[in-house]
Amino acid sequence: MKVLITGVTGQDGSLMADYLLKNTGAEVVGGVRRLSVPNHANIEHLKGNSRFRLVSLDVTDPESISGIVKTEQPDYYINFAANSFVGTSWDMPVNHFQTNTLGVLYSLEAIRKHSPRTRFYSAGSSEQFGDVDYSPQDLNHPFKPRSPYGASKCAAHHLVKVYRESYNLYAVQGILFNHEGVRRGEEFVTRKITKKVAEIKSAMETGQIFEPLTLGNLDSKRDWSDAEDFIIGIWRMLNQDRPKDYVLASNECHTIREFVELSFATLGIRGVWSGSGFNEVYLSSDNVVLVRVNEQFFRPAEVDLLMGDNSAAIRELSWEPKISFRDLVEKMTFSDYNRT
Ligand code: NDP
Ligand code: GDR
Repeated sequence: MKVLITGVTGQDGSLMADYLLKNTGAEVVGGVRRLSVPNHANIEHLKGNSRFRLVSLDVTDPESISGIVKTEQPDYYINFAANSFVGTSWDMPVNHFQTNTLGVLYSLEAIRKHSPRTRFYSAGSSEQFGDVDYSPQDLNHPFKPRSPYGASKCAAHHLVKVYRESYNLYAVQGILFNHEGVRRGEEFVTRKITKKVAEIKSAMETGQIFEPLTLGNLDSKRDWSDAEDFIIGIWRMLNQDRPKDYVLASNECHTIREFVELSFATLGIRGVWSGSGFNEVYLSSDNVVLVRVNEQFFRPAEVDLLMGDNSAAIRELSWEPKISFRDLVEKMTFSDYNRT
């Protein structure tokens, strides 16, 4: 069995490679794009594994994808490659569509032409639901994206459906709510919080002066899960009798504010919120500013609330999330603290 994974240097790609190498006999081929300074930290431990190798692949280059699919004839093609940061999608909307939408189209075309038996996974997002009508969101919820990123993933969703129905491909889009972990990119809010909380704790212990954590909207609500739980759900989606999309989520949501409080509390730091709007701060018991709000981190349009309905995945994939919100925050915070 051969599995091609794009975005293998990222959080989900590297976790999927780990999962498959540990739990199956699969040969894993990881697609990486050329960068002047390679960022292979998440896959460094896999180099030397005889069932793991890398190929050059950029999903914005149809020739690159087509050549690899034709040569490799993978049993599974798991496409995690994306410009995954919602915040930059207003600054570079074309790049988001080229990577997140055209990348999916090129992949589907390559499979259709060169390896139609390949099972394809496309990484969909709760950002597709956007300005939500009801909670929890399920597959019947309309797509109402609020960012170019969300729109790019909606377009990819429609393409996957069209190719599945037109060409009888095993092609699915998992609609995944936020999932995090110790490999989460440092600009996403969870990792940004846990990394800075760890630095602040360490500075307090050694009597150093520290800069506060600066954040944008503290009141948006997200449905956060552990990325390792989701990898199992994705693999099950790819191994059903017939292709079908699923939502993966925890079915609960929390504010950014709650995440901040819990992360500080994990390291024994209690605070109180004071002020409002752009002047709001989180103060330690001795009145030192731990968190400051900064207008720079607000988005032109926000998704205020996301909460996913995971019942279909639980029922039909025999899947369930195992790591709770509290365990996730503690795991990420301790991991960053141990790295300081
Ligand atoms: P990351 O940002 O951690 O990883 C993205 C990966 O895509 C990186 O390996 C990156 O490579 C690669 N990539 C970017 N552009 C290209 C390109 N043009 N060609 C090839 N590779 C490219 O994302 P996650 O692991 O968190 O997410 C995986 C997928 O799931 C993404 O599609 C994301 O949009 C989606 N998703 C993620 C959710 C989450 O909460 N994590 C929730 C819902 C959906 P490089 O190292 O070279 O930059
Ligand atoms: P999101 O994740 O946009 O949900 O996309 P992110 O962690 O970037 O933002 C979550 C929420 O936190 C608010 N926020 C901040 N966000 C960041 N990054 N930095 C800040 O300083 C900050 N302050 C407040 C945001 O406004 C937002 O409301 C993630 C990505 O993994 C996508 O690829 C994926 O599709 C979705 O999750 C589901």
